[in-house]
Amino acid sequence: MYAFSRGIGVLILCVLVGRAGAGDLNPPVGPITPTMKTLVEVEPRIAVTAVNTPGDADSVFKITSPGSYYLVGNVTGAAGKSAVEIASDNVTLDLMGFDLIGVGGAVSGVSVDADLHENIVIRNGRVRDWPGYGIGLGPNARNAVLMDLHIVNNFGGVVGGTVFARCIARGNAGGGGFFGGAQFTDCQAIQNGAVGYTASATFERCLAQSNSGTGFASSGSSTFLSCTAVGNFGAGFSCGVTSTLTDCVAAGNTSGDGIAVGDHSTVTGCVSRSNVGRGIFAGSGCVIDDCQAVGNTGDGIAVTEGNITGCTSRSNGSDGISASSRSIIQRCTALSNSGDGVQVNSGSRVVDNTCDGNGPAAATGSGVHVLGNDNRVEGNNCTNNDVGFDIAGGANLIRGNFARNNTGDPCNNYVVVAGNWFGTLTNDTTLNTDKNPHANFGPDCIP
Ligand SMILES: [Ca+2]
Ligand SMILES: [Ca+2]
Ligand SMILES: [Ca+2]
Repeated sequence: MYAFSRGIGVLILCVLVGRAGAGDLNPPVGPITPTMKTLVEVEPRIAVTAVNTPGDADSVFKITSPGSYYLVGNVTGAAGKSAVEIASDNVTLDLMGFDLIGVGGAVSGVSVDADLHENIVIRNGRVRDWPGYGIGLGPNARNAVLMDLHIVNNFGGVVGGTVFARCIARGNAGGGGFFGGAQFTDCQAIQNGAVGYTASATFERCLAQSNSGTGFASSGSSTFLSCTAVGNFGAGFSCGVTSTLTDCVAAGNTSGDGIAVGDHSTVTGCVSRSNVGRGIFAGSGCVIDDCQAVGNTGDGIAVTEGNITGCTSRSNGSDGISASSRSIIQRCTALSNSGDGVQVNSGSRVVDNTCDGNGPAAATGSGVHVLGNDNRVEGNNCTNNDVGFDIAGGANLIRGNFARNNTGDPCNNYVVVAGNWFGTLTNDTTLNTDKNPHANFGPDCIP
């Protein structure tokens, strides 16, 4: 019985080992074939070489057929020539981490020929020192995708192209960083000799820094998410109508507004500080929400017509928040601006704002300054300004506000011309004697 059990055990073990370790000793059916991969299978792409992609009069190499191409080393240009000319649709050009290097009199690192070409991909390398654009696609490339490129020290960075990801244009001269394009993600334009980005596009997490012109110049509708324009020698963001900026920063731009948007634009959660111009300027029908404007030389936030909510405007060189007409300014804070805290012209509502310390220098600054008529000024708190409420126009409704210590002169708490609906001014600190629900409060000096 013991021997029988041991025999069964050995048999099971042999079966298990056999299954686990041994290959099939019988050859496969059919003729014998090699098992090594062919060269094409190892590298199915086409090397950019004089044999595969011979150049022409204006190119060192020229791609004339669809396919996937790659560099096998750096390519240096020659006078009158681009490094690689693309003359076909459906081309992918992989720089393989190599450089396209310009020389005097050469053209571009990559160019397209005179025909329209679609669906081009250029990626993974450096394009530098070209006397033209580093990548000169122009209008003849449609649906071009550029990824993982350093484009440096050319006349211009890139002209043309559609989608850009992780591209850096740095130190390009008068042509600027990026000229054209529809979508930019994680790109940078730094120290270019003109505008950083000239494109009406969608930008996400992009940087424009220390360019000689505007950081982002978008004449049409554009969308910006978490982008930064800092230290440009022009405006930070200059955008067309129906643009959207969310969570962006404009700082230290030295010639123009930090953020300027056209009509019907939305600016949310943005910071604009220390620009030589206005912090945020918006045209008509705009929404400015939860933004900060600090230390700009002009107005902190200025709109032609808009809805400004929950913003802070501080220490700007002119008014904190300014609206021409038909605007709503609510729940904002305007502090220590050289001009007025909040200024409106006509047809607007100024509601529940805090204005303190405006007009600290020689010029007069009011907490709320109303120039025209048909405005409602309600529930605001104005303290320590030159004037609390300066209602210079007629036919406005002023009610439920509080003013104190505006230049220490009670008469400066409310300066209201005749012809307004002005809630009874009361200085009753017990709030018991005046039953007028429209009363304005503050140390008394009836205007
Ligand atoms: Ca050519
Ligand atoms: Ca003003
Ligand atoms: Ca003053």
